[in-house]
Amino acid sequence: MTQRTTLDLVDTSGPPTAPSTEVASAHPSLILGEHSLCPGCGEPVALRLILETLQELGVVQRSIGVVGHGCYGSFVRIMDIDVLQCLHGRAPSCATGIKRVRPDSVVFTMQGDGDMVNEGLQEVLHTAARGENVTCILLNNGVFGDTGGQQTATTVLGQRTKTSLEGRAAAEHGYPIPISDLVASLQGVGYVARGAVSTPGGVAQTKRMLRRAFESQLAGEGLSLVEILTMCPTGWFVPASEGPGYQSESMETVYGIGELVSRRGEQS
Ligand SMILES: Cc1ncc(C[n+]2csc(CCOP(=O)(O)OP(=O)(O)O)c2C)c(N)n1
Ligand code: SF4
Ligand SMILES: [Mg+2]
Repeated sequence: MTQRTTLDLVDTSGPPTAPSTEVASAHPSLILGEHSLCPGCGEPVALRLILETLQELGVVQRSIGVVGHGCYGSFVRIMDIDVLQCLHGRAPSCATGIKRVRPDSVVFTMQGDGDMVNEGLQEVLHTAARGENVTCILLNNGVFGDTGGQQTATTVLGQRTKTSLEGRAAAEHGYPIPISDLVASLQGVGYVARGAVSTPGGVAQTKRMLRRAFESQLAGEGLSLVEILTMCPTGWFVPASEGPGYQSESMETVYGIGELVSRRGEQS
């Protein structure tokens, strides 16, 4: 049976329709089919926001996505945009090379928390410290979703995962890494923000953050990072309908939502 997904709302066949008033309305021409992720997953929402933003900025033809490995990795098959898929955690370094060779391109990474904060922590930190003019996008669900829901470096204390069934405990597992705060502390960054897609308001706010991040890249301000907290009901052991509420009460209260760095409007 075909799963009903968020992207079912996108009609890629018939003639263009009037602009939608829905919060997430990706341009049909950029999404080539249905995704295969779980019902209630937040990652397809983030994908739509990214593609909508590139479309609205008019930079689709010169955009290049650099994608890591996780559930979102399957998006490379359905996003009609130039994409390079790299080894785990290496997306910021690959993005660096692409941007330096093609400085007129708009380069962004799409990575999970396992990919960025576990497997490739040094990559994003060094890329930020170098002030590379790329946009890194983190889809943070606090688990290695694709491999069954194991604990990652961003799993919050008390959160149950496949490898912390009683909840993450600091004494045994250590503390979570607030990656956006780390990146925000570095001098090479132009924009850093953390959003969430658990509510309609959060979706709209996250889209504004993505726009500012890409505008920062277009203005040559250095590395921009948008961390998007995304639901993973499967990895969290909750029904799909309870994913947004669980996220609001757990990850969002720990990490906090908002802009951490914004150089827009600063005088040099
Ligand atoms: C070098 C290497 N390490 C680990 C894996 C297994 N692996 C593939 S996807 C993945 C999970 C990535 O998790 P995350 O980046 O958080 O993405 P999510 O699935 O949660 O969206 C892992 C551990 C692998 N294939 N190769
Ligand atoms: S396991 Fe989690 S991140 Fe992966 S598709 Fe399912 S809900 Fe989404
Ligand atoms: Mg993850």
